[in-house]
Amino acid sequence: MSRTFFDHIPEIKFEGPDSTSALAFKYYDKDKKVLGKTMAEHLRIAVCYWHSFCWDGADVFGAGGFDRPWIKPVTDQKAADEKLDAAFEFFQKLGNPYFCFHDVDVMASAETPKEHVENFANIVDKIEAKIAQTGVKLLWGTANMFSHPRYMAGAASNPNPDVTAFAALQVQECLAATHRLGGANYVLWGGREGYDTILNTRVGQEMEQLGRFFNMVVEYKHKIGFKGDILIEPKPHEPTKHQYDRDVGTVYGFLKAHGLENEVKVNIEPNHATLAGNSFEHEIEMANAFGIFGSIDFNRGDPQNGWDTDQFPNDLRETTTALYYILKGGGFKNGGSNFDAKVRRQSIDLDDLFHGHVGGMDLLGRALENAAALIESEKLSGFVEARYSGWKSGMGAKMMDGSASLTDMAAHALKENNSPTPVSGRQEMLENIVTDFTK
Ligand code: XUL
Ligand code: CO
Repeated sequence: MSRTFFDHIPEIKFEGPDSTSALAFKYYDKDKKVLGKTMAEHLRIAVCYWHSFCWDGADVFGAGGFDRPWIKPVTDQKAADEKLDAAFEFFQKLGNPYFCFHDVDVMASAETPKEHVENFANIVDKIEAKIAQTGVKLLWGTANMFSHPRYMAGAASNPNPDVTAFAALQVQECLAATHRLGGANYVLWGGREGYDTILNTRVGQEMEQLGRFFNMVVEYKHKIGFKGDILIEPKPHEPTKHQYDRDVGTVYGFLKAHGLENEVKVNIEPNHATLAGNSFEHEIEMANAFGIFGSIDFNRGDPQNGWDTDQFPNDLRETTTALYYILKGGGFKNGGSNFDAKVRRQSIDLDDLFHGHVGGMDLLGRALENAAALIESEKLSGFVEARYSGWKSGMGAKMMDGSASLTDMAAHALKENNSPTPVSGRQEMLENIVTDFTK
């Protein structure tokens, strides 16, 4: 028998923009067609286990004050079972089609490798039953190789190969479980794959270990026939001072160096992008340009804080811009929109979990419609198309197809003998267009 936790919350329904209810969708209408697909099919929204069902509100300065009855364990296994009940009850009330988890989020805690395998297998059977009962699907699974003290010096990049072996076990079990549960992707976030001080670190050796580890994961994926994407999640630092997967450009270089550019894609998180000094849309367009766009961990940072605050997204302009570039790149395939976001420490009630997610889903629905309208108008794309049209013919085309050399280009400049006149980039006009479509 499942225990229930959210009896006082009704199923969240679409009521339209005029609704006065705080717990109803005003814009996220899952069946509404946008550019030929439903909102649900475009966005593939997921709720994450860790922030919503594992965190009790504790921070580095104080204990947790959240009302989360399932976090009071009688035994660890009972707590894991009740957490599973709470999570799937929440998903059904909210109506998110997907969820995501770390192995340690879902299972009873374990110390030894054998205990890990047993406790994880126990809960995976129960997750499989919940998926079958409810139809809520797995967007991605991942192994947590950063919380336990054994991983303080990294997992794949640890100086001790026995630590890496434990990490290999976790990834093997979690990737196999993700495959069995019908997961669409498998994520690798390198939480402590970096260093705190270069004085004790062999950077070259650690990056070689990491590259080999990623290759082992890909080899295992093919061995078991997992058809989803392997996704690396870039982040520049926190918890380490320097993380090797710092941003999309760095990850692409790393993948190229290890022959993985056609095997691995990226899971982009806005708050990680800003920590790296990049904008969210920059990271999306870099991934599109390299052909490695995978999925998004939607959240937002705080412009005044220099850390990963993981707040629910609420900036319509930023999200409209992001979805514009996601759609322009072809939209989500295996990936989706996972809320890697948590309520604030003073948002202590169960209801607050719903307010955070309902707001995030509504924002995505609204931004999706804005982005689709922007695409259909061709106002940005038309300008950009015209701006680069010179490269379609003449010497521009010859340079790009490799038939013109540096000397040929130089000879062309001498022959024409003119100093090209600059043309306006029209930044303000283009920004005004985005403002017009942010509705
Ligand atoms: C940490 C983070 C992780 C990954 C999964 O900043 O984003 O939760 O998404 O390990
Ligand atoms: Co994340």
